[in-house]
Amino acid sequence: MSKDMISFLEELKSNFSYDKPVTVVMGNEAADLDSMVSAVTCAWYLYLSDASSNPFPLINIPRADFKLRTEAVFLFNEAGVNLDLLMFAEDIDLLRLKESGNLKLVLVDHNKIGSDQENLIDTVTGIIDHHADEKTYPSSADVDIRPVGSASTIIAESFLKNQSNSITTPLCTLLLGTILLDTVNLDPAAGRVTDDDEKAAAAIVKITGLDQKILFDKLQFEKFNVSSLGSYDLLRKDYKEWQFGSVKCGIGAVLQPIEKWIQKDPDISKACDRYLSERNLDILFAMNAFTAPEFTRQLVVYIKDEALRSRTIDFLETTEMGLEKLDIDNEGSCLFYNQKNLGISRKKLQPLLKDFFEK
Ligand SMILES: [Mn+2]
Repeated sequence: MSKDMISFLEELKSNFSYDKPVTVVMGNEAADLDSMVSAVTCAWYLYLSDASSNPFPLINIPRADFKLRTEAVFLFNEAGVNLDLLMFAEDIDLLRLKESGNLKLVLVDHNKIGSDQENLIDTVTGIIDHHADEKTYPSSADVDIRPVGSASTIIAESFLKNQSNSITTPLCTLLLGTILLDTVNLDPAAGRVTDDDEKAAAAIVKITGLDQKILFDKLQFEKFNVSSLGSYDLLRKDYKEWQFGSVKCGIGAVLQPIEKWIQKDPDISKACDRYLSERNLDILFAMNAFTAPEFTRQLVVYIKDEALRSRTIDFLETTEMGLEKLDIDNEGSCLFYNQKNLGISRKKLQPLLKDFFEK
């Protein structure tokens, strides 16, 4: 039997060597679902087209961060891809490969290499992407950049056109799931879908019999399903931090009610304390936002320094956030609020804090 995608992936790690030429296929630094699926499926496509190019998909984040992308955990699992097979940032030293003259790089789902990887730019030989063309790659690169809804659409097209005998359900589960998630189930109202996405998705559904609606609904659910994550991972899943004058402030966006969070972890303060210390923060906020069934916002405040805590609380209570102390019995020193003004997102809170601490 000829090789299929799963057996290709199963052999990856044992086939990798710094001593022979390698084509590394890699998505962008944000490593969203499209980036990961594009990297894996494009490497498989390149292997089918020319095995001597020795393609390896690389997930461009640490392995420990993968579980934060709950929709990706679901989809790879659904496709029967064992995550232990995949190669993550720490598994391949790209600079070492470059220095040994053995690196060719194919960028998928981005066309401008990440700032931390700029030293690799002259090894870029190919690009498959759907973002605005920043023209920062070598002119010799083989480039396919089109404004479709998902980079996975472009890869799906290549399979449909040139490798239709290798189209399998695992491959199509990855590609179709990603196209659907990126285009909000091909909904024109979401403004992402193009004719090409629609055609590729329809062709996949026709060949494999995959159920479009069921797959999309599951993915959409899993994207927001944080039940597998502990407090520490909930805080870092969607996290940003800023330096406001002398105050270092971190804000995690958490997609579930404080009450539910406490049920799972009665000692949130301990997790907050660990997070604060590890990142040398002065202030840690969690902005909880969820729909149950009404859209609701809540705020968790963790500040160790008492003077800074009361100064910050006094300020927050004067803003238009509409904070209302929640009556939650919790041992630690976290403060819990309902935020009645639903319009104050992290994007809006950040400048308020900046003004306050830098004035
Ligand atoms: Mn994309």
